[in-house]
Amino acid sequence: SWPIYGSLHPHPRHLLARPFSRTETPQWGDYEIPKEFNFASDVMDHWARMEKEGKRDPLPALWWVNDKGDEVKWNFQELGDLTRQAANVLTETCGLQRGDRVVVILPRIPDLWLVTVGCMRAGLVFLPGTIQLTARDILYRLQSSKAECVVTNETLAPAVDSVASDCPRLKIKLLVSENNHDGWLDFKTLLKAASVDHACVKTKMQEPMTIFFSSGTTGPPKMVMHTPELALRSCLPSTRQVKKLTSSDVSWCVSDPGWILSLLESALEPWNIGACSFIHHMPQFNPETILKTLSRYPITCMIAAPSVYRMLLQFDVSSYKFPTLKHTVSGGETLLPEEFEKWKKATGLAIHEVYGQSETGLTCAVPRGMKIKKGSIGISIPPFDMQIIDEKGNILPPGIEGDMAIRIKPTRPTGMFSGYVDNPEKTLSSERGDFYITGDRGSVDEDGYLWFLGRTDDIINASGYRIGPSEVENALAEHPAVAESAVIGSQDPLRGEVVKAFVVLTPEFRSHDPDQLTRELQQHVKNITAPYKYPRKVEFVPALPKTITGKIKRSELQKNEKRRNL
Ligand code: BCO
Repeated sequence: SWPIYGSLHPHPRHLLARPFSRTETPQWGDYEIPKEFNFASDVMDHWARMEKEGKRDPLPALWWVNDKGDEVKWNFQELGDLTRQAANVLTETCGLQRGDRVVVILPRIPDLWLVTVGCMRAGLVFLPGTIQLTARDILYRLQSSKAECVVTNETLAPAVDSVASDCPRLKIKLLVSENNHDGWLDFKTLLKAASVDHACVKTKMQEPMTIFFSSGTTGPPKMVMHTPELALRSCLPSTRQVKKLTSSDVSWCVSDPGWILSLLESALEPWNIGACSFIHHMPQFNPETILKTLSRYPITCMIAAPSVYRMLLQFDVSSYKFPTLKHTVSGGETLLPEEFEKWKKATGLAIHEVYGQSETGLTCAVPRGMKIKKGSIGISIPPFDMQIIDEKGNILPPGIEGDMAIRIKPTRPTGMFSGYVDNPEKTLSSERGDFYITGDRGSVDEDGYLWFLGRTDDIINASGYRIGPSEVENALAEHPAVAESAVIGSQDPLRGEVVKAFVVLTPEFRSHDPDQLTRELQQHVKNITAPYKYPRKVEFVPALPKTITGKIKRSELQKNEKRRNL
C-alpha cells in the first residue's frame, strides 16, 4: 500500500512499476518492516544458496583490483564463509558483544567488506571513517562513540596508538596488514584460523547497525545512527527501481568507504540484487585510472560524485571505449546541466542524479528509464516523501522555493536515521511539524521533480564532502599566525565548491610572504583534520564583518564571494 502523500503533486509512482526476477531475494513491500532483519543472513546467504543451486551467474559478488594488477574475486559463498570467519574473529577472539561499537578506518581493501559484513553478522555497530582522518579526528571518534574496537591499517595504526591511552573504552586494536605490530591483533592471521561456522544474529529493527559522522555548521561532526532499516531499504522494490540492477550487473561505486554512499552502493544495493560490486583501490585518486578501468573491466554501472565526472571530463573521454557501461549515476553534490551534456556527448550515456544525506540514505533519484530533467535531482523514492515546506511546516505548491523536508509523521520512512547519538536536542531540532528538515533549499515542479537550490546553513559541499566551517576555523585558530578566521564555500569549476578561509593575521605575521603563509596554513589544517577540509583558497583580510554582538557575518562574506565569482 502507498502512503497518503497529502501533497499538491501526487507521487509519480507509475514510473516505478517493477519487473520480477525468479531469483529475487525475499520480498518486503515498500511500507513493510519485519521484526528482525539481518542483511548478511537474509540477503547475502540467499545469494550464496542461489549460487549453490546454479541459479546465479558465475560472477563474483566482490571483484577487487588495484594499481599493481592484484585481483580478488569472491562469490557469495566465499563471502559468506569469510564474513562468518570475520564475525568469529570479532566475537570469539576479540570478545566483542552484540551492540559493541567498532570504528573501521580502512582504505578500499577487500578486508573492509569482510569486517563490515562480519559486524552485521555479529550485531556489532560499525562506524566507518575515511583514511584521511588524522590522529585528532580518530581521538574524537573513539571518545565520542565510546568504541570498544578499532580496525585499521599500518598507515593509520601510529595515529591510533598516539591517542589510544585517552580512550579508556577502547579494548581491541585490530590491524589489517601483512606485518605484525606490537599491541595489535593481526586480522589476517586470525581470519585464516577462525571457524566458518557462525550463527548470524537476528537483529531487531530498532537495534543500532552503523553510525556515520556528519558535519554540522557548528561543533564537531554529529553521530548519525542507523538501524538495519538502512539495509532493508536497499532491498525495497522502489529502491531497486532506481538503478534497475540485475544479478548480471557489475556495479562500481567510486566513493570513499568513509561515506554512506559507499556502504549503499558498494555493498547493500548491488548485493541485494545479487550483482557484483566492483572496487578499484587507488592509493591516490587518478581520473585516467578510472577511464582505463571502465575500458578494461566489464563494468555496467558506475556511481560517483559529480566532481569525479568533472575530473574525468578534463581528459579526452570520447577517445576511450566503455564496451559494457550502460548506466551512470551521480550523487553527493550538484551536477550542472553542461556537465551532463559533456558526459553524454563523450560517452552516449546520461548521468542519473541521486540525492541523499548520511541521515537519510538516498531519498530522491532519477530512476533509470525515467525522463531526465537536467539539473533536477529527480523524484522522491518511496517510502520517502520529500516535500517543499515553509517555516511553519506547511507544504508549498510547485514552483515555490522552500525547505526540502522528508515526511516522518505519522510514519518514519524505512531507512531514515534513528537520531543523533547522545544528542536528542539536535535530533529534535532537525524536525518541524511532520517533517525532517534536510537543511537544503529547493522547489518541486508540477511533475513532482525536485530542484536543489542550496543550503540553509553554512555547511560547505566541496567535491561531495560535507564540511562544517567551524571545523576548519578551529583548526586555523591553532596556528600562531591566525588572530581569527571565517570559513565559507567558494564556487569552483572543478569541485563545485572549495573551502575558502578569510584570515586576520596576528601582528607578528603581517609582514610574512602571503603565498608562503597560505601554504603553511593549508598544510597546518591538513595536519590537524582530514585533509579534504583544507582551505584551497585563503584571503588575508584586516578584519571580519561582524554583528554588533560580535558574531561573524559569514553571510556577508558568502554574498561578496558569490558576486566576485560571477
Ligand atoms: O588537492 P591536494 O593534493 O592539495 O590535497 C588532496 C589530497 O591530495 C590530500 N590527501 C588525500 N588523502 C590524504 C591526503 N593528504 C594526506 N593524507 C592522506 N591520506 O588531501 C586533499 C584531499 O582532497 P580530496 O579528497 O577532495 O582530493 P582528490 O584526491 O582531488 O579527490 C577528488 C575526489 C573527487 C575523488 C574526492 O574529492 C571525492 O572522492 N569526492 C567525493 C566524496 C563523496 O563520495 N561524497 C559522497 C558522500 S555521501 C553523500 O553525500 C550522501 C549520499 C549521496
